[in-house]
Amino acid sequence: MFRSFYILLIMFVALPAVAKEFVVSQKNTMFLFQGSPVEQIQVEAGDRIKFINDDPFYHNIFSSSELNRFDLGVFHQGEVRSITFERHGEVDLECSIHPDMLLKVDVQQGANHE
Ligand SMILES: [Cu+2]
Repeated sequence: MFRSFYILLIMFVALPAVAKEFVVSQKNTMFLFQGSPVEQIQVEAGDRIKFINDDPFYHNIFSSSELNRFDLGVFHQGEVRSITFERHGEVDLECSIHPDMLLKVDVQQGANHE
């Protein structure tokens, strides 16, 4: 009983900080985080954002920021795409279908990452 407690304690101390996952949905051609529209979201290097399309039409989220260039491709309602932000700095996200959809990701320097 006590021994397993100490083993758990040692594991907890030895494990590096676990990267977090954020869920950002697309609804009414807006980015939503925890149910509210967002223009900027703060994460730590190594964290991942999961994009969920809650609109009955397509979105295509991409970034041409040099720091993290990616293109999630076209995805339809209910589909999920995710991206990990490895380097710290600011990353601008857009939707190729809806030019008004903009999201800035402020990637902070994580404790265990670059
Ligand atoms: Cu879109």
